Amino acid sequence: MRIVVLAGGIGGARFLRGLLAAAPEAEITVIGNTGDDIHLFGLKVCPDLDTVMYTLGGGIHEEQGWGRADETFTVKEELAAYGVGPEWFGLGDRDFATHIVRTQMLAAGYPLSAVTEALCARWKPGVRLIPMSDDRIETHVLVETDGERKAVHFQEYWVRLRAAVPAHAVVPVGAEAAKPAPGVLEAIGAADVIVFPPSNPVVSIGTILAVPGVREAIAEAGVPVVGLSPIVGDAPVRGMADKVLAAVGVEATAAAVAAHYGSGLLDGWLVDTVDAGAVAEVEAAGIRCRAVPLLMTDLDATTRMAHEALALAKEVR
Ligand code: GDP
Ligand code: FO1
Ligand code: CA
Repeated sequence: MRIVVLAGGIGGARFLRGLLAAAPEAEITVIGNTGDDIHLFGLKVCPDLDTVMYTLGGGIHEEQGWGRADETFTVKEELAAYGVGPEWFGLGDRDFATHIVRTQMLAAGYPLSAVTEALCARWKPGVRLIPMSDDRIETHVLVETDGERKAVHFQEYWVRLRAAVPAHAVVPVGAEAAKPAPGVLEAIGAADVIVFPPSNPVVSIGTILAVPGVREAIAEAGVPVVGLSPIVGDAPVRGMADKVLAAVGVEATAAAVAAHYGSGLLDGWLVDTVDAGAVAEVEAAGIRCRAVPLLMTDLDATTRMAHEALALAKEVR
C-alpha cells in the first residue's frame, strides 16, 4: 500500500509514528510543509521538515515536540553576547549542525529535496520525506500592533508574538510562482490513500495545498482522502491553530475544519469522541465522518488513530 501524508511539524510527526506502526509494510511518502522555513544567521532553518525527521529518527526533544533532545545553547548565547539576534528563536547547538549542513548543500547547488534526502540518510525516518517545493515559500501573517497593520514572518507571529495579536491574513509568499518538488505529484498520483494528519489546517496543510498543482492532484487522484481533526472540543489540542483559523474566517471546530477542506478534497474525516455531535453535520456536507479517540497520548493511542484513518479510507469511494 502506498500512503501519502501531508505533514506539518509536531501533529504530523507524532501521527506518522502511529501510521508506521499501523502499516509497517506500507510505502509512506510525506510531503512536508516548508512555509515555516526561516533564514537566521545566514542559515536555512526548516522547522517542520526537521520535526518530522527528528521525531521519526529518534532525535526529537520529546516533551517540547521540536528541536533536539539533549540540547545545549552555547552558540545562541555567544551570538547574543555579540548582540546578534533574534533571541526569541531558540536554535540549539545540535540543531545548528543540521542547518549548517543544509545551507552548505544548498549553496553548492543542491535543491532542498536532495538536501532533505541527504539529511534523512542519517536519521532514517522510515518514510520518504519530500519538501512540498524546492522553491522558497514563506508564510507571512498580516498582524495588527498598536493600531498598525504589518506583515511579519510566520515564526515571528507564532514564536515571538505567541499569536496573541490580531491576525487579518495568512499569506504563503512565493507560493503562486512555486513548483511542487520532484516526486510530490508523482507520489500523489501513485497513492492508494492520502492522509491529512492532525496538522494545522492553515499554516501546515493549507500551505502545502497552496503549492500550484498539489490541491488539484489530490482532488483528481481518484483515491480516498481522509483527515484527522487537530481540533478537539472546539480548541486545538496544542498550539494556536484557532488564531490562524480565525484569520482565514474558519471557526475552531472539527466540523468547520472539515468544511474548510471541503467535500471536493476530503472523502473522510475523523473527529474526537467529544465531538461526536459534529458527525451528522460533516456527513451532511458530503464527507464520511466517524468519532474516535483522537488524542496522541502514547504510541498505542496514535496507532489506533492511524488504523481508524485507514479503515475509514476503505469505507469511502
Ligand atoms: P506544527 O507545525 O508543529 O504546529 O505541527 P502540525 O501543524 O503538524 O500540527 C499542529 C496541530 O496538531 C495543532 O493544531 C494541534 O491541535 C494538533 N495536535 C497536536 N497533538 C494532537 C493530538 O494529540 N491529537 C489531535 N487530534 N491533534 C493534535
Ligand atoms: N518554537 C517555539 O515556540 N520557540 C522556539 O524558540 C522554537 C525554536 C525552534 C527551533 C528549531 C525548530 O526546528 C523549531 C523551533 N520551534 C520553536 C518550533 C517551530 O517554530 C514551529 O514551526 C512552530 O512552533 C509551529 O509550527
Ligand atoms: Ca509548523
